[in-house]
Amino acid sequence: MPDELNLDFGRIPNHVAIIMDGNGRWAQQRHLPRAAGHKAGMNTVKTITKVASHLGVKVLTLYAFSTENWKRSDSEVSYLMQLPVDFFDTFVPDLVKENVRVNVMGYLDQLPDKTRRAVDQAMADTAESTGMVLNFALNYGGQAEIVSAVQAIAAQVKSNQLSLTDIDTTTVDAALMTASLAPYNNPDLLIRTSGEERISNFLLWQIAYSELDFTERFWPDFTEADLKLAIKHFQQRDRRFGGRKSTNDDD
Ligand code: V07
Repeated sequence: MPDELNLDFGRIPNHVAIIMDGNGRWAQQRHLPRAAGHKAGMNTVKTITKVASHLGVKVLTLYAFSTENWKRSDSEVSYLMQLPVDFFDTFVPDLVKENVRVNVMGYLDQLPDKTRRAVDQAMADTAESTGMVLNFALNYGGQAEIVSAVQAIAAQVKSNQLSLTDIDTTTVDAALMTASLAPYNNPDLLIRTSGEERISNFLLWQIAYSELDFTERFWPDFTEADLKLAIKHFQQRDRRFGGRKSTNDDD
């Protein structure tokens, strides 16, 4: 792609999170089964992972399967549960070459054995990588994550390892599934594809200060140019973290 966007490579967002929506609608438009959309979506994951890594993104978090997705048809769920296996077979060697490390966060004990094994294997095989972290949210839900964190913190208080008055935002950060991504726990930029402008129980606590970018593009059609455009939008914004930018006298 020509660099008419003039991206500032000194200000690439460290942590980019994506809600990969529109796989089903992409397939429907083509009179294909929904599974074809998921398969095409997995190929987009491969492309965008490489692009993000080459741009200098430190963490790429992808919402692959929510705790609500079990409500879909048995055949669709079973197809989705095969994707980490296919992904492992076709892409993990590339990830090792790209120095990308796979992390998976979510309620993994509820996954079918073959899925769980593929996920463990992807993490194990890329454990030595020192570059970008490709962080999949799999059987993940933002509210469930917060409930688990509250339970873990309450247990620490009950056993006198922690006093009530010492609980602060750092305590909560450490109890969430993103703790291992430190210092990049929180997305700088959250992208949702396919035109919906909702969070849908993805990261909740962690997006307190994220820039949000919505695009009409269906996930299987999302390209390098689309990612660069989202980053351009990010760079054009004025991040304040609740404070006030000293060089700007507006509002
Ligand atoms: C899934 C492909 C992308 C579009 C959105 C839904 C379908 C990659 C994975 C994956 C997850 C863990 C892992 C390796 C790969 C995946 C599911 C769905 C359930 F260790 N894509 N992808 N998992 N889709």
